[in-house]
Amino acid sequence: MSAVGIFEIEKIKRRIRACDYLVVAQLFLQDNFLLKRPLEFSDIKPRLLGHWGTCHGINVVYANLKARYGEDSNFSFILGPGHGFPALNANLFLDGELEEKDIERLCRNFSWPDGFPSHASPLTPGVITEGGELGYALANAYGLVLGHPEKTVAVLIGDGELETATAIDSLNLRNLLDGEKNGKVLPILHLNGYKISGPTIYARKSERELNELIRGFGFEPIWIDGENTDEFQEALRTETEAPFYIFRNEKGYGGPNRHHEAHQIPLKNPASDKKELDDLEKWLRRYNFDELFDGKGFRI
Ligand SMILES: Cc1ncc(C[n+]2csc(CCOP(=O)(O)OP(=O)(O)O)c2C)c(N)n1
Repeated sequence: MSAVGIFEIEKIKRRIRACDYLVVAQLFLQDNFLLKRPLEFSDIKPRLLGHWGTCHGINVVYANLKARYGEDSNFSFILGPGHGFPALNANLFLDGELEEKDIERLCRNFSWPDGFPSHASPLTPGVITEGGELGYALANAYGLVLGHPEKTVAVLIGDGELETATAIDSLNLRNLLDGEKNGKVLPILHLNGYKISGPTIYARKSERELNELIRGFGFEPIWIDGENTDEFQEALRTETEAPFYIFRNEKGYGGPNRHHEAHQIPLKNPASDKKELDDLEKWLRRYNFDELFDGKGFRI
């Protein structure tokens, strides 16, 4: 039985589709953002710089957390992979948090001179540092709940990020900080299998081995299949003292290639290669964005 109604599940899926479209549009397009006509070479940005592979997973996690905790003003979300910036940007745009209020400006300004960089930076609301040093997301989450028992903080940790000494050792913070005086941290491991383009150690461990590792730190592992919204919502409603969500998701899901080829820009030359341009158009049209956005507002 589903933890939430069909209507809510459909809403979550529509939000993910909208954000996925906005990610791809930010990465590639400098014009024709709503695909009012077939794509042309001149619609493509001259310099493609950014990351696709981790973005769909971020959109899935964000949409599910928002459905579960969106009304709770004591809830926060920390995003580990700063290079998943177009996904963060798409979600903040949808939430009305950005100065950019139209899709044209959102997309053109991504990875653009005098616009946003290709990764999270302090130009984005809620981002306080610039730089790509992996490892601190979980420690920051524990810092945020310190002395704030009313707070709940979910934190998305990349499986590559968990290979850093800082991230894995931060799991020990549970021993120091669990208690009535502090809030609750909900770690979510983004098990998409790849660290840039190479295999991650945690994705190559057996489920049993990973479960035992996580239990050894005092957490209860809860597995979530990437595309199963029912399962995600149910997992977020499971009453557990110290949950550790393992979100298994295919890197690059929904794009033209997956896994090790999906980390950055999966299509290299859509500005000059007709087949790649057609592949990009097919990819964008698969999201049926016109069902979700009527030219003025979102219907999600
Ligand atoms: C301390 C540190 N080591 C290495 C890097 C280089 N780096 C940037 S992204 C990345 C891969 C991150 O992998 P993961 O956390 O699994 O993210 P995802 O697969 O979701 O993109 C690495 C190693 C870094 N930014 N910081």
